[in-house]
Amino acid sequence: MKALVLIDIQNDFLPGGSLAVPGGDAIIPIVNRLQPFFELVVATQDWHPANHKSFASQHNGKKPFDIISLHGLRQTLWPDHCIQGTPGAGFPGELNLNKTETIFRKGTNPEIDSYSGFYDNGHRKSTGLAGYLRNKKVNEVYLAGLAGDICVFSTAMDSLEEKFITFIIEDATRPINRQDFKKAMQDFVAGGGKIIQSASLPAAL
Ligand code: VGL
Ligand code: ZN
Repeated sequence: MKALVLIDIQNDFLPGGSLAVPGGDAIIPIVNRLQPFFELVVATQDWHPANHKSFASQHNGKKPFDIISLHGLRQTLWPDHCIQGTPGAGFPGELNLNKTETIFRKGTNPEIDSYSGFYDNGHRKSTGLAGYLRNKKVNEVYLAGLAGDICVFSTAMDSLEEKFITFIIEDATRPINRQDFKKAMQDFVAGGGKIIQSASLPAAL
């Protein structure tokens, strides 16, 4: 069984948002077109309290994209984004979510960031996604969404670790940093992941 997992396709990550991913809106029609080919579609939603420690605004003298150590973990500081209940944390109206059965929220603990849809960055707490997918007899995970070099990548690596056959649909993601994304995709492929294009999907499924 194959599942499409939509990562953080939220207003703050789209052009005009507070942590906009260049060209992020271009993935929406692709993701909408792909959904009918999957038996299961789930989504993740970055969902931070306003005092989340990944925000530069929570640290005196720090600015977005500075790097600090947060409880022993390397932490990039971000502009405030995806604050619970705000329009920026919402999904864009153009995104079709009718087929999305469940939404897994992450980043809710103010003390720890959570890039992956499976675990927080310290791998301490599960979102329940792995168990949910296994319970649905999923063995193949197809990933799309934002940002390619951060949350899509982290989700992909955890997915491999959870022993799912894992695909990143390359044209259905966009990175914040292109160089980081290139390196991330090398790590993903080295770990056994597969990169595919959306055009090849309907025939493959
Ligand atoms: C993300 C940075 C901070 C993402 C979330 O969804 O890629 N990036 N929070
Ligand atoms: Zn975040």
